[in-house]
Amino acid sequence: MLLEVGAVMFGWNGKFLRVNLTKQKAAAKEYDADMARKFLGGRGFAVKILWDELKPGVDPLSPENRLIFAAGPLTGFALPSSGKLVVAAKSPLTGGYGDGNVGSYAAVQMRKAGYDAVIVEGKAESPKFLLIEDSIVEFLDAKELWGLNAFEVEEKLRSVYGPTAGVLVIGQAGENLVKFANIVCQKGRGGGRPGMGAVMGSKNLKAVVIVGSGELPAANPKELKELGAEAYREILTKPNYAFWKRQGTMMTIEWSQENSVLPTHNFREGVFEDADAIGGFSMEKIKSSQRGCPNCNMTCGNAVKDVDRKESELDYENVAMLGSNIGVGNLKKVAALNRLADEFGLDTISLGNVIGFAMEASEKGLIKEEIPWGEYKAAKALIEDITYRRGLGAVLAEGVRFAAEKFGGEARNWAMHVKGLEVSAYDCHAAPAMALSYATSPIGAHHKDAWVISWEVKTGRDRYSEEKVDKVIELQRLRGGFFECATVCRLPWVELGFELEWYPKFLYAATGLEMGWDELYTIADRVYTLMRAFWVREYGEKWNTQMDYPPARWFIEPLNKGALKGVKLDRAKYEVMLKTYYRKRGWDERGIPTKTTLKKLGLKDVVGQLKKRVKLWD
Ligand code: PTT
Ligand code: SF4
Repeated sequence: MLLEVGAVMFGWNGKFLRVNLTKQKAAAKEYDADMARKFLGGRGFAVKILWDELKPGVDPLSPENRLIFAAGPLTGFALPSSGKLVVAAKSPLTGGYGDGNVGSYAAVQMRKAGYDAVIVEGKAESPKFLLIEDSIVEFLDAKELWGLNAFEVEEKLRSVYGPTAGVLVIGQAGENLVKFANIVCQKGRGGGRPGMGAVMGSKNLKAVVIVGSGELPAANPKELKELGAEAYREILTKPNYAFWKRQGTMMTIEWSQENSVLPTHNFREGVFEDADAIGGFSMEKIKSSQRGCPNCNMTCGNAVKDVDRKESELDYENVAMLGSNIGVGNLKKVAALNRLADEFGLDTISLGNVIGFAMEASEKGLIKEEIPWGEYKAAKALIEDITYRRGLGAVLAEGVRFAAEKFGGEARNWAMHVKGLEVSAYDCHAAPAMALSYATSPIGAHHKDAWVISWEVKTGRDRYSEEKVDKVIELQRLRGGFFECATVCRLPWVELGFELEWYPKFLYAATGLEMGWDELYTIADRVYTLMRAFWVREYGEKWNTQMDYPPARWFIEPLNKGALKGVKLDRAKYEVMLKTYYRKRGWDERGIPTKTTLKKLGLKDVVGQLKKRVKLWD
């Protein structure tokens, strides 16, 4: 069935809620079916809205920026792991397109309230929280909540709106515009690495509460229900299910250590002497409860009691970045640092990254502060200083790219970021495909779009090949394209091998549309190319291919420890892969989409705007 403009939509609600905090006004607006079919949802909607509505060069922390919460056509249905939403804005950390994915009741409630996205613009005069109950939107006073941490705020709001209300909040880091502040929910889910919490803080918006009571519009409700039930049963049969429930993403610590990719001492090494003490089996010994996102039957949130007897939910990235990367080898202490990050609303990946960077700067005498590797108390104090922007903390609160410029010397070489976003927890001295994945990720160095490293380790890590480029693009299409736009969790597929064939069937039952992988890949390419155009429009003539390079450290300093001692990346060979990547994406040698590609992907209207900022080559 072909969806025509103006036709009744199934799967999608067909409405966005637009909220203006300056004017304290909100209005629901229909969008057309063309938008749904071309951009699918979530990240696709977000980048299209940001492209259309932001003027290039807009200050990310100004009222003009948009903060978007977006879902897709599968979000919220009774389907595996469908309780996810994308939060997006122009990033204050990178200056480019930024987003994150968060598992939250807010995803389900927003869809039940009748919206596929909430677009927030303007700035409230004084702290507010937004209450969305179906079609009623209220701007409520948040003076009492301002200054409280994310957990305290959530508790207060839940006591009024109930345990399954959608509640998204910022901690003090978002209030203080820390450039990597994120948005927190359900006491331990967090999303929006490139400073989405700071954008929310800049709008004087402390929290968003959403309660919806409608039915989601499915084209074939009976079929969808049966399919969903069958899919949930299928997940239970997967061989890795039991172990996944025990350890979740924490099992990756052992794997990373075995394969020399566990970030250690600011990504100097890929092995850590205390890896066992912070790994999945150690976590199991102190596990206190299991949590997860809504609509999920393979919940993976492992909560443990930290050194202060507070609950802290651990994931691989959190533990690697606040453990091995800064030299802390005691899991309860790592958990306490993680809890603090969740309370303040700081992205743990960037946080562990800037702390590791500061420890190295201290060791090398670039700064006067003494912050030895592994010093738990110093790390804890630094987290508070970053949150409240005190002393060295104020510099680190701007992110590692900024700090490196400030510290000077060779610091730029070991500032571990791409495009200003700090690298997540996989060392790439011996992983060229993963390095390419970080370097070409559309938000900066995040593993979300192409976690190619497990495939690379299995298939040969020393090669620099076209096959690797193809694999990166394939994963970007699936993970960064399909899963971020359909807006459901990718882990059933990634971790348990839940087959991809299920998803077109879900889409058909939900929307009534037969969308095969060819069409879904084209959507992914369109979204990717538009995200790239957004970056180029922002950076204009400053855009250059160096922005698609991984950090210099991996090229110039070999590993000193472990089985891969002596290995580092090869710059010339990397460059060949990058050029191949551009060619395959239909971008020119500067990594800028060509007119032909833009037109082929139905982005003709982008050409004019891009031409104003850079010369297009074809
Ligand atoms: C994600 C990034 C990750 S990715 C982790 S742990 W991971 C860190 N988690 C943080 C946290 O926690 N608290 C905090 N203060 N900061 C944090 N920063 C880090 O943020 C997360 C899961 C995980 S756990 C992963 S891989 C998968 N990510 C998905 C994704 O991106 N898309 C998708 N469709 N499905 C996904 N499923 C999995 O979700 P960002 P969550 Mg996250 C506490 O936000 O910005 O995308 O960065 O959302 O609800 O916590 O689930 O080993
Ligand atoms: Fe959330 Fe984990 Fe379930 Fe994915 S697998 S939906 S991250 S609980």
